[in-house]
Amino acid sequence: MKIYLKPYIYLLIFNSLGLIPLQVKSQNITSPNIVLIYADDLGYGDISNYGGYIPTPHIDNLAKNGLKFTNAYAAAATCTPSRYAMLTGEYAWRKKGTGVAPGDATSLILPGSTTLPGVLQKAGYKTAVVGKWHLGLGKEAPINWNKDIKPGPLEIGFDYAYLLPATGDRVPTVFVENHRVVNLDPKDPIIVSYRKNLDGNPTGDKNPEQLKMMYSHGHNQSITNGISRIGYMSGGEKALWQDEDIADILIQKSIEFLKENKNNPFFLFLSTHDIHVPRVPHERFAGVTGKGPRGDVIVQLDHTVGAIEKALEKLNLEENTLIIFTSDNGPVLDDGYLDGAKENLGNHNPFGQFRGGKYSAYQAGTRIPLIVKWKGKISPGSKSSALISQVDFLRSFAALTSQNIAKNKAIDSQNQWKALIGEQAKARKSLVQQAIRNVLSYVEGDYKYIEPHSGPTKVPWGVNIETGFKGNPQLYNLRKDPGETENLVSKMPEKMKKMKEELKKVRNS
Ligand code: NG6
Ligand code: CA
Repeated sequence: MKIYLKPYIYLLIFNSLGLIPLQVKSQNITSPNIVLIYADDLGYGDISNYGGYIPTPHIDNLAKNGLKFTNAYAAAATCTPSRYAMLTGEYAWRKKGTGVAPGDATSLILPGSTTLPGVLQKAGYKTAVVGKWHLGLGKEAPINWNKDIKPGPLEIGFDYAYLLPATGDRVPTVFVENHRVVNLDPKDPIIVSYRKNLDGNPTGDKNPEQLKMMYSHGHNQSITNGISRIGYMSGGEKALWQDEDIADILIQKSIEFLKENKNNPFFLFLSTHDIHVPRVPHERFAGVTGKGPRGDVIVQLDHTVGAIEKALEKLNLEENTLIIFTSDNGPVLDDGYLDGAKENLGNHNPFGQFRGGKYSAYQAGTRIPLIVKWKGKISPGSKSSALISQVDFLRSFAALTSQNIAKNKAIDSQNQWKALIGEQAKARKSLVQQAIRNVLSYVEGDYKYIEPHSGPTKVPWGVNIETGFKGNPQLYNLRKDPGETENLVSKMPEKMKKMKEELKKVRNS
């Protein structure tokens, strides 16, 4: 005799055995796919929708069809700590060794950590990271680039990874797919050193005649593809990337992932190389803006956004996919190569109305563009001035997928899901910004407190950016004075003291 049970009984049984991820059950009802497009060093003012003078029609369209944030922050003013915070839900200054990672750094986020991709993976999403990593790889230094390189993204919640291991300006200049360097010929192994030029290969310093783009500061070590980098490498000739092709390859790998996962929930973290240095656009984009390579790679980045949107449309996934577009930290002009970024700016102002830039405690360091689009769910053309941080993505997505995160995990992340999709006008009460040297600022309501620091007032290498460091405390009213010109400490000493105390509390929490 056969016993027939109603379908939901099977669901209940399987679910109680842990065989059905919660997410899959509710996928069609509430939970969208998520595509997070994470630009590198893109300033608040670099997008035309945010006031820039470089055409960014595809990114503008995201804003026209979605929700534009005007008061959003990356957690830090450089890449590694900013990404660390976004992926773990914890400010990076809590953990030693999370400053800008050298190209041969070992994994900074350890297996077993609570992570943004891990949360979504648990909910039944297929998860991928395509593009810049810069959070370290492997267990022990020195990394052997000729074997399986792990742990890495696959050990902390990503099902697929196609990576630039560190940055475009650091060796080895090769892609890593899952655990392996792509196109590596075992007869030509890769050797990397961040200390000495092991085999006397050409360097920018000794052989500038071999360069297609000259360095300005740093970046005078090994030469690959006519560009000198940070660090020394030899071997891996067939695996070396062509900088001109990076954007197209990242698009291709992303689209492959979207296609493969069109029938299940997915999370794609597309971490673009654009617009980090070296800025070397594909010939389709070289010269199109008349504003030099920095302008051209913004157009290339915009093309990437358009290509991903088009692919989603073609796959009929537009309505069921939430797209987030943002940047890891603020803008910089000369970040180590003579690419004419400053000379060709014209009226384009990457910094918007803000002071400082990448690396800085001032607003331009971490105040970044943020756009969220979800067709049919978010009202087109809406705007939000909610105070929100990328560190909030983790708990927001946990809430979206009905998951509880233990109190002592992801401690700096807040569930701001409603604000993120425009259902709520307000979000955080306060947040912490991190500049180089772990100098912290505290933003609460209209005010910002920058802790005193005796470091240099300008970033001590050639970028020509104010650090925001002063020996005395600083207090600004960001609403009245977004450019941080008037230090209010002598006018409002009590307010300063209170904010100082608040920052101390967060620091010690
Ligand atoms: C700096 C590099 C800069 C860039 C940055 C990291 C020098 C002189 N400058 O140390 O070019 O690579 O690190 O940028 O080496 S980030 O966006 O990944 O944080
Ligand atoms: Ca960056």
